Amino acid sequence: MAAMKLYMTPGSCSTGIHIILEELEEAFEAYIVNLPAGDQFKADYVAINPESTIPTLVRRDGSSLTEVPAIAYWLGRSHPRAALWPDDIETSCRLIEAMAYIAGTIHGQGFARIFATHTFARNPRDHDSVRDLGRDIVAKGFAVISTALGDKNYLAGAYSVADPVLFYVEFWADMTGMALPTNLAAHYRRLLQRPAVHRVLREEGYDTAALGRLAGRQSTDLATS
Ligand SMILES: N[C@@H](CCC(=O)N[C@@H](CS)C(=O)NCC(=O)O)C(=O)O
Repeated sequence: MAAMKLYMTPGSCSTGIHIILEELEEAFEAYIVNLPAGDQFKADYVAINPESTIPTLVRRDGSSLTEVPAIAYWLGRSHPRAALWPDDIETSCRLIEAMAYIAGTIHGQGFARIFATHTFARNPRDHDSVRDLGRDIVAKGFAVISTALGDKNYLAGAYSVADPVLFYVEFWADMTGMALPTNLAAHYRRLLQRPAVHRVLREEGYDTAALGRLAGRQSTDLATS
């Protein structure tokens, strides 16, 4: 049977899906999509993902699946022995709620304003303001997810596919020097300890020893460092 194919970009939201595949010990072929070069708009890529986004997972039957929460859910549900998706309906819908909020709001409304500022305002004079708004949205988003995580180690209590989804925005906070609430900083460091996370970050070109140092520091500490 053909291996699955992951269309990804190192250090992007596809890192969350890459980690889930690694946790599942799922053999897959990785295809790097060069976003700055515009690979996502080329006809052969649009044929598998008309949204022109990464990640895309092409499954063994040849069908493609897009959108981080949908891919994470499908991987969790289709590998029941790995126990990365909860059985009960309440925990399930809370995970869907958290993943949709992380991908749609923290990433799509917040970090996207910081990383892809020009897609929110044509006039470069507005770009600083767009980035500031992005940082505000991310900070509020982390506060919301911090409350959802509470004093649990993982979003569902036990580790699930939703944790690598949370991880990729925590990772972006680390990369951009943004403060994380204390429990999210601990969650981020907890995931950095996982061998699968470690392997994926190394494969994607990151020095894992340098990660997690700023996580958990308050924004006032960061401003003076
Ligand atoms: N809602 C989508 C968002 C995916 C997304 O925006 N990915 C970014 C990279 S992190 C992308 O593909 N950007 C396309 C571009 O820069 O043109 C999902 O959850 O998969």
